[in-house]
Amino acid sequence: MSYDFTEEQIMLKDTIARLAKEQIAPGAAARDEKGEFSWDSAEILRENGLFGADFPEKYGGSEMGLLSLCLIIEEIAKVCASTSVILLVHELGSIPIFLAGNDDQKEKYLPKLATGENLVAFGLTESNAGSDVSGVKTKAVREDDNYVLNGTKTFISHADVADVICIAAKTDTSVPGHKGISMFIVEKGSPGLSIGKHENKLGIRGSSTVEIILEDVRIPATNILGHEGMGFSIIMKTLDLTRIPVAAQALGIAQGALDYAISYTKERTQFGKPLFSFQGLQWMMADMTTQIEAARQLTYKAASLFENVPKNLDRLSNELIRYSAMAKLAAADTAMKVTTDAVQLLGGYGFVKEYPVERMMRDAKITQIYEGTSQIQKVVISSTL
Ligand code: COS
Repeated sequence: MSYDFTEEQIMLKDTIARLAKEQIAPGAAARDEKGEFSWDSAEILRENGLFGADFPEKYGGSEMGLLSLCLIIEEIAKVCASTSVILLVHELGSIPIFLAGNDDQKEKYLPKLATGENLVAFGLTESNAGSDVSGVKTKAVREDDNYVLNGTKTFISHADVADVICIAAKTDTSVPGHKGISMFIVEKGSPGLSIGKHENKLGIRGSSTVEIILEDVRIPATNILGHEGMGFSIIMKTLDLTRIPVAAQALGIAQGALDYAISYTKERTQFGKPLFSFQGLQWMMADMTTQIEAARQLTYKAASLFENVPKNLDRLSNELIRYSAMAKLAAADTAMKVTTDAVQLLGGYGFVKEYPVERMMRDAKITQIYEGTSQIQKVVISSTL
């Protein structure tokens, strides 16, 4: 399987790199400081038609594919991880509709998501469900032509700004674990839907992470995705797909930190020489660049393997599931290691907010946690061996 870039992908990468440098990088520190969802970033993504990068043309997207989406996310994450989260969450929230939505649902929701006019969130995690998808306790009870949802979701990215939320809930509590979970489309403003706690986070502070409270939220029965009991399959395939762009985000954060550390060590002198001339530091940077490139090849390979995966609920092959988890594991752990080393290379300057690497180190941490922790990726990888 080859993953050489096409002419379009090379141009895309250059264009996004320029956009990131000129329009996204200048506000990155302020977004981090403010600690709120960044509407200015959302607007830049909207103006540049990036929300629909991986959406089908039929629904207003540009259908560039997963590898192109990864290139976009990587370039943006080099300068501002929080802005790249907006595209990640958009993909995470939209994929359940791609995979299991019927024509009416796709026609109703996808065109406005493709342009970014509407935002979307993915409501899975609860106090006792996250790594353990089967632990979902939120309930959806069928009453005539409606479902009535009750429960609380935690750590949901962008639910406070989303127009549409895909929510996992149990429709059958008589069957064990994963079998009774279903997915629903819940619209903003539904009576009984409210936003609870806003998390004050270590990193990706330009994105919002909130609690969703569902109290007798009555939605039309037609808002179920697929059929009752399909939720686990939708969630698993969604995560298999979206772990690859998360890996791309991690790569971007790592590369951004390394690039900064290289130019810094070439400028700053100690003992009468630029820091870059000391072999101990050269070896650190040699390791950093090697680790990033290894994770990058795994990520691009995973993205290219997924390029033609049909958007339906057919189970993925073990090879694909493994590649997605390996890419995320390698890239996230690399991002954490590389950004920590970048802080070290800047010394005292690395530790202060005037320089961007401490933000990158804080931003890197989430890539080892969300959409499956690094430990969960190892569970997934080993389950395919
Ligand atoms: N795709 C489709 N089906 C899958 C699957 C996948 N990737 N992985 C497992 N399954 C199937 C299994 O084959 C099994 O099917 P049967 O019931 O037909 O036998 C079923 O799902 C249950 O599998 P398993 O017993 O392995 O499920 P567990 O409850 O033990 O959970 C893990 C398995 C840990 C892999 C799963 O819960 C997971 O990926 N968790 C991480 C979720 C995550 O990333 N959370 C972060 C939330 S941030 S949005």
